[in-house]
Amino acid sequence: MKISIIGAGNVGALSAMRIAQYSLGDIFLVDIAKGLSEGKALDLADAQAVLGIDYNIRGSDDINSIIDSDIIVVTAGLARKPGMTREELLAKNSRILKDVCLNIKKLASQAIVIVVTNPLDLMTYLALKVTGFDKNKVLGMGSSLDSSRFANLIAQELKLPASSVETMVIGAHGEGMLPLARHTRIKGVNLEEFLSDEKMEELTKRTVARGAEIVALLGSGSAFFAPSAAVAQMVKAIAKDEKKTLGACAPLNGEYGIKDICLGVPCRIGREGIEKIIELDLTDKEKTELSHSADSIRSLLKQLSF
Ligand code: LAC
Repeated sequence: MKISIIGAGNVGALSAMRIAQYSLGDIFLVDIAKGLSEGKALDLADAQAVLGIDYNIRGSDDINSIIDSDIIVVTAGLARKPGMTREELLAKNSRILKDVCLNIKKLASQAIVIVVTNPLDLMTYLALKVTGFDKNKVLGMGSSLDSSRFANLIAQELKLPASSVETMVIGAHGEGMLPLARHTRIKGVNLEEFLSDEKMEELTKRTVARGAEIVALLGSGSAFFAPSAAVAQMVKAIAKDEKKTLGACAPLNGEYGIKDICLGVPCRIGREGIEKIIELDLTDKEKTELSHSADSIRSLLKQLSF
């Protein structure tokens, strides 16, 4: 299995490290910055003996090295600066993504593409349109990261292990994300049994703002440890055909009453990419919020040029 990662910044390089440690296939790390991906690939390769794990990783500044990849992770693009929303990256990152996706189409027409570049929902849509790939083969990483952040905040509040919290965040990977308290369980028990409505509202707000909180603290660049963990989880679900339910940014075609945009929803992920979009049962209030989230993405679509 050939797995290429385009963009060797923090998210790209850490995704490479995690994918290598899962032994999922041969990894190609690509970045236009001369030497960057080669240096990071050599460094990652040097860790094998210490770890006692063998893997194959190569770095290159030549996009042609993604040829015939089975899975391609796209992290190329700018990260937001303190005070910026993800949407403010639209103009610059869409130019970068368009170029990357034309190369993917030309060099790796069988690949499953995981988009990580922000603004995520719009960049996933752009990747789908520019590659012209089937809609099961283009997905974005956002919801599973947001779900993990929500789970962590709930776990801290309740003084429980984060791994005991099962939750789901749907909608845009941005201000319009929708953490679903009603679909959150702790060892099978619904979260509503543990937390007041006010507390849930507070944790929901903190989840939406978590990425920006980290950007503000870092001062330069955005989060990378949790994002790379979520990327590697997605790559693993595809490479090992796990058929696992994960939150992913998926092209919608009437699911949840939404069409013609990409948005975060639970999906069954396996060797074919998005094998099924899972429709949760939502209350009228949740449906309205999701449709507002969709509208906010749709209103920005016209700024994309293919
Ligand atoms: C974040 C970036 C990956 O949420 O969008 O940190």
